[in-house]
Amino acid sequence: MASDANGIPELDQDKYDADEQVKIICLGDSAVGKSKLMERFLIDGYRPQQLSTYALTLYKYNTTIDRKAVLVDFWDTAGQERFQSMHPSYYHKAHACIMVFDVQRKITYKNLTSWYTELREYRPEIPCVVVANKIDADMKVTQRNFNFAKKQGLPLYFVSAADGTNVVKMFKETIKMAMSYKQNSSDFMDEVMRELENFELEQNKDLSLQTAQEELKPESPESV
Ligand SMILES: Nc1nc2c(ncn2[C@@H]2O[C@H](COP(=O)(O)OP(=O)(O)OP(=O)(O)O)[C@@H](O)[C@H]2O)c(=O)[nH]1
Ligand SMILES: [Mg+2]
Repeated sequence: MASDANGIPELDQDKYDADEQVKIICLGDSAVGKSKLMERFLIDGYRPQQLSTYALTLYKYNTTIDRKAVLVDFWDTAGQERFQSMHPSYYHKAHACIMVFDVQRKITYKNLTSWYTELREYRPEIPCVVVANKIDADMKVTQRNFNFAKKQGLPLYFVSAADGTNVVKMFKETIKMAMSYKQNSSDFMDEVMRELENFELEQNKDLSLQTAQEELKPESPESV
């Protein structure tokens, strides 16, 4: 699983057990503006050209909440379908999720349902916000009803990575939700996952022991 970070320290997910570290994931179809939103928030910049994210980009952000230093890791995932098999490790130990769609492309709104279903398979309880991006292209969309968020009881933000509308507000509120989830949740699912991982480890150990013992056994005399 993801905690086996293949030796890359940045991907070691055990660090998220520490009080002052949170992990926030960003999901949504390709080209909805996930990376541009990160850029807008983290460097207050925006370069219009598109460079589709390759699998995953990790952004680090230091902030203070209630006078406590907090380190936020944003996991900016690739929306392209070919990377979807990597998702289980994206979800592992996440404390909040930012789910983005493009107000100009209806399909990206429709696809929220499958992103959300997948999220809830792995993280049934973490806070999740829905983000309607690219409102600069047509401000009238902010008058429209996007029922998905209401139906699921999720906060909805109308934002623009291009001009910065609501971006800081959305990120700051999400970080607060992540922190409060981390402090208050029983982390029941984390416990279940840990138990399962230990169980699998034990089983694998038993199996390899058994195989080793089989190999050491003297060969039985051939029956004639
Ligand atoms: N008009 C407008 N265009 C935007 C906005 N945000 C992003 N875009 C454009 O949308 C395109 C895709 O943005 P990205 O941030 O790369 O999209 P992504 O969701 O990270 O895509 P993947 O990495 O492929 O999953 C870029 O060409 C951006 O210029 C916005 O707020 N307004
Ligand atoms: Mg991207």
